[in-house]
Amino acid sequence: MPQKTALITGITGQDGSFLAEFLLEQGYRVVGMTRRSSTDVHERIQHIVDDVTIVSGDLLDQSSMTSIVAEIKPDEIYNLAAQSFVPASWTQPVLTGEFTGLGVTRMLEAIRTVDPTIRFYQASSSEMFGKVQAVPQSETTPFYPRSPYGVAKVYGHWITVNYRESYDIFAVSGIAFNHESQRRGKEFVTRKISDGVARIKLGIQNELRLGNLDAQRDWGFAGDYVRAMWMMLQQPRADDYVLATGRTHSVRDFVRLAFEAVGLRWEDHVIVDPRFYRPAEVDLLVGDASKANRALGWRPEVSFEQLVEQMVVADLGRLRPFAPA
Ligand code: NAP
Ligand code: G4F
Repeated sequence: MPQKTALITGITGQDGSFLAEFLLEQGYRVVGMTRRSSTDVHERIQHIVDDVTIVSGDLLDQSSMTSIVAEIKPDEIYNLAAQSFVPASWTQPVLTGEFTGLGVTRMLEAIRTVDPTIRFYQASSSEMFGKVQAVPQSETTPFYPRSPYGVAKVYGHWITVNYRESYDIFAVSGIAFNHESQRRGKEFVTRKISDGVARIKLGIQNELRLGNLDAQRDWGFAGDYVRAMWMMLQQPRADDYVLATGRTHSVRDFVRLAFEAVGLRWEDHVIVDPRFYRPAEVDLLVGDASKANRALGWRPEVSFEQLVEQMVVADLGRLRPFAPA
């Protein structure tokens, strides 16, 4: 079989780094689109940077995306790039709409005009369910987004469906619930907690300030989710799938387990700070991934408890050299 080429937007992000590793293992030629920066943003892919090709493009710029697709001639495109931090979407709502919403159309337009046989994966989000209309949430649950980010993702989701139906493009959406790892950005709650717990354990800081501890999320391991993205593009028929573990936990549960992993009591260190509350909250997410289980044979392998433990252990190892003597 000839070697396949995959183009990943957002290769420098958490998911992009795991997906690039996974596709290299499958024998793909991997090309990553990154936006120009005056500093090195390749931290998460440093270990594979010589094995992938990096090309310069931006979700805001149609011509760069179209030329990349024409030049690279990918078999598959994974559109992972986005403004992905929910609170930033209230401070930069228009930019979020441009990146996270219209950016999807720009990539689909590049496919339509260059080569409509390219297969396309869109990173849709459980944030689209927002104020949930059913528990658990499945592919048929109506969307009710609660942030400009969620609204932009709903647009990205439906434009993907629309290009599939209008132009017969193999375009699919993975409606992914929260997935985490030691590579998660430190502004997201799980990594903020694992990093904070490690700092407190090592005597670098003494308190951890968080927002709403009651919010519940269906948290899985990012490495499991990128496998499902690839599986979705290998199917005979284009379709959308919920990707989730089916278990939900509160932020408080995550905090408690993370502190327990280092033998500390969370109540002695966590301060609830209303600065981290959101204008509108998503209270409860829990996904029903039975369609992905059935049709793709996909099941997440890392449990919530393993995830918390591995994130805390990784941050402890990373920060140990900075601990006071
Ligand atoms: P992430 O770590 O925030 O990565 C986002 C990526 O997008 C980065 O590589 C970033 O590049 C790139 N990017 C942002 N703006 C761009 C632009 N204008 N042009 C080109 N690239 C741009 O996000 P993630 O957690 O890996 O998530 C990947 C995707 O899945 C996102 O679309 C996210 O919304 C979606 N999603 C994530 C989850 C989750 O739980 N992780 C769940 C559902 C859906 P820089 O390095 O230059 O910033
Ligand atoms: O970790 P978070 O910021 O993730 P959120 O908002 O669920 O979004 C993530 O998952 C989505 C999939 O559902 C992705 F689409 C999206 O791109 C992103 O990856 O917040 C999780 C929960 C929220 O309810 C928040 O209010 O944690 C609560 N929280 C409590 N204290 C906090 C904090 N969140 C953050 N970031 N920081 C806090 O101090």
